[in-house]
Amino acid sequence: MKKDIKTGFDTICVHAGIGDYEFNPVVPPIYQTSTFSFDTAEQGGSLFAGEQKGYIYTRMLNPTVEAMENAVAELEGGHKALGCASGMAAVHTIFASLTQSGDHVVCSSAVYGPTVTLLKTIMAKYGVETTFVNSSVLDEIENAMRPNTKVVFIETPGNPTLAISDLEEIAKITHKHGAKVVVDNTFMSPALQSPFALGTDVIMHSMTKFLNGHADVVGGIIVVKDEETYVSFRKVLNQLGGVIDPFNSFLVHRGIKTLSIRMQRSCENSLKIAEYLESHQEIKWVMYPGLKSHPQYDIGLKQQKGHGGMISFELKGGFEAGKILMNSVKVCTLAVSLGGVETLIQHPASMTHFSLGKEGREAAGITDGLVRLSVGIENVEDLIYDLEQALEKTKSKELALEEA
Ligand code: LCS
Repeated sequence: MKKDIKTGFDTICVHAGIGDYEFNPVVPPIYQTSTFSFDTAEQGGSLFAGEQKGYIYTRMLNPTVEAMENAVAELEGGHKALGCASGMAAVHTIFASLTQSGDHVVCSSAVYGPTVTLLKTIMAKYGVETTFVNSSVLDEIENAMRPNTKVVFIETPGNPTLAISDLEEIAKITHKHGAKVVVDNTFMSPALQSPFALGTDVIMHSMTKFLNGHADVVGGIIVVKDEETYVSFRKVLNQLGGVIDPFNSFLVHRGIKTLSIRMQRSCENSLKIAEYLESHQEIKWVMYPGLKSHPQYDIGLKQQKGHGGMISFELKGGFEAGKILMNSVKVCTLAVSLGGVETLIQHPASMTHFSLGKEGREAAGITDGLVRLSVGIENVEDLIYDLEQALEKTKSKELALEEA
């Protein structure tokens, strides 16, 4: 595609990041090499000195990785991006870049669990203190800000509660205090939410999810708005070493071509499933940003272009019903992770959070009947039929609970 034409988002997904390569391939080649040779010692010296652009060593930069980074930067309307080995490598790189000993972070409590753990353990060990807040309540952010606050970290909708936070208002509060807002945009993807347009400063994704979309890559990305931030982040990533490799970058770049239509289908399926679940007798409540019953429905409408592919719901039958549901589904796949073309289902109480025990789970807000769905792009009738037949099997458990 010629570079001098303004295009829509779907077109950008298909063409973003594709440069000019030897032999004119339509997709970027996989430069599966750890290192690049120099023509002369002088050229090597000038590359290392930054006097000329080129590739030296794949941990520092690789053309296949760079092509994918450029694609994500374009989709997010950013300046440049940095490909990381995982979403967690991106989170670590961000905090290692933006904070130092004695600094303070404000973090939403509705974020992916290991992000909380990283702040409470590794970053705390380095002398960075964190205050966790309900970021859907703006006053909680304002009250948590200190003179040494450097970062406000928000995930919206959050994992797994799907709570939505108002990014535009949070950016205003944060900037008034001289700090930066970092957004984990994993659940929305660039197709459904543009945090830079809402005034925030740094965006990250677990590319393991919607960006790649095919459950065959672990990867992360950081998108920044200016060259100065890019250079400082690149130095830290180069030292920490958590970079993505060329083959995984190639797969993510391929996945991005269908991001827009995958998200569209996933949103359509999700709304139908959420409405179906909300009217089901065996279900206590459903949390989905597209349902009017969602506590921050209006904020979602204001800042999102779609409601996303994640749904959580609570089974009346509790723990046992959750286990029965997991063991009865036939189209939904029983697995953690999210954002792929296949619908994934998981029951935290009997799976990811089982080892915490009931009390530990309650402290973490994980109720016994909580189920999380990552809705894929299958025929929605098949998904609803599958949930229907599996929910039917949980019925006896609810009766047993009532009779007990
Ligand atoms: N941010 C969000 C919102 C996530 O959901 C995850 C992973 C990460 C960051 C970390 O990314 P990773 O290092 O795994 O690429 N979420 C997972 C989940 O909900 N189940 O399994 C992984």
